[in-house]
Amino acid sequence: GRSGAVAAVDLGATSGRVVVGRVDGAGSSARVHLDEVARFENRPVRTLDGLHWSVLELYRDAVEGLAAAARVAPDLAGIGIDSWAVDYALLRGGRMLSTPYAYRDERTAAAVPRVHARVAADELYARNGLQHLDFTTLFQLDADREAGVLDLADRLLLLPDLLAHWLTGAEVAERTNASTTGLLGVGRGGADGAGGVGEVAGSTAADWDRDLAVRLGIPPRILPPLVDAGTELGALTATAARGVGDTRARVIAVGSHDTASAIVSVPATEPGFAYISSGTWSLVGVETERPVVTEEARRAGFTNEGGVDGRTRFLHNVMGLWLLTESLREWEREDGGARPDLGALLAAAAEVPAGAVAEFDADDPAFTAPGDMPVRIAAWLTAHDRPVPATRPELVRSILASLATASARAVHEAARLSGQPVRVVHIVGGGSRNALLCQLTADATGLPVVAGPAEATALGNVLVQARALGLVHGDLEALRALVIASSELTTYRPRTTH
Ligand code: LFR
Repeated sequence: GRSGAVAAVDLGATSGRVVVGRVDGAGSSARVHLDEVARFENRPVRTLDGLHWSVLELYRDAVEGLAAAARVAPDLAGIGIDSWAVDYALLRGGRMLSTPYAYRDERTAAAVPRVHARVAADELYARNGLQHLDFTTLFQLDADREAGVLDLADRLLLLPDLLAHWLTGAEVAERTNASTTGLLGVGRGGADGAGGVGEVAGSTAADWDRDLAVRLGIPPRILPPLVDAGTELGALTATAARGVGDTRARVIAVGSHDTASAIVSVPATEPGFAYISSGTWSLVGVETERPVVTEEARRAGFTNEGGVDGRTRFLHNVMGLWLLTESLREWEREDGGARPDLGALLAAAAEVPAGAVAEFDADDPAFTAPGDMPVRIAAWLTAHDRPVPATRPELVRSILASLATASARAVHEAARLSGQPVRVVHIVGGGSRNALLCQLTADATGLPVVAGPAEATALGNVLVQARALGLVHGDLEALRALVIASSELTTYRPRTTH
């Protein structure tokens, strides 16, 4: 077969990375190898007008990482970009109008009731299929409208699409991430009638809900043409090539929502699985052929996000390891900048007897904003007449147990609401390395938990590019078989005695 390497730019809420992926061998002996060539911090900046992403730094760091990729892989054929969802830049005539906001900025609190006054929550769900989250793009855009900024804008680009635009000049919206804006019609799902691999039949592919945009005072002109993951976006512009160096690589749209890329890499080829994409958030759910847009699903807080190849990601956002990383950040501050030893904390947390610490609701939006996490968890427990953990290891144990409980609830809800029985839970992403979290999740669900791959997002980004370039072939199940062959997975069985 053909040979070649691709580079995945994967931006996370706390760090970004550039990974070179290579497929070796062919057929059943094919393996995919990842090599991280750059890692950089992503720290939001709070200014007078709110919390922002430093997107220029992210772009510079991504370009430097791509230059490293082009050096280690002279045969680099593709570049794909993914990041967290919902956030965007507004442009006019190609110029960014302001520094993009970070989704944890609190300005949307005032926007939510304004939007719901125009379009009720149940109608919104029927149209876009999304779980209510205060930070969904359409609420952020309402804040921009109120501020008068939308009048100036002629383009909205989601963050991965913004970076792809700066690299190539293309102005598009990749569908999986567009599905998190609230402005994409939920449609009927793309899986039925989808002709070939990586193709979504035109008649079923989701399109912008321009009518909804107009009702919300969002000018439809800002919505770019939609493309599916696997679409080639173009070569580097001369300006970008000066930064990246000598490469013939083409930029390719991947599942640019990080969770969509992660779900590509769930190591399962048979039905009957749930997944937890475990990182800053825990995205917990099942893959379906069609959206599930029932009143029960809406009330249970289940979202229908667009997956690669027209699949639906029917899932619920659980607060995730954000609860832990924000606690660590607070302890680091308390300790005068000394980084807490996470390994030692987790070991001590594993020694805390089951049931010895109280749990809190890891689904409560009270934990969304940054800052003071241990204090906010203690306040929640006190308000609910539950004892507050006395030590840091006890708090870590409470966080992980609470996450496991919330995730187990979402796994069983996903099965019930979708009508798809679940026999095994796959934990992918960074959290799959956290043995205590995996074991507690097995205990709480009563199901076997298969942990790994930890680098699922970068892997899904790589695989979709590799397929678009003809380096690998087949449907999602074929890609997942390649993930299984290439990964080390660990199984955790539920403990019956607690
Ligand atoms: C995970 C993620 C979630 C999304 C949240 C905010 O990184 O992309 O899927 O709900 O971040 O964008």
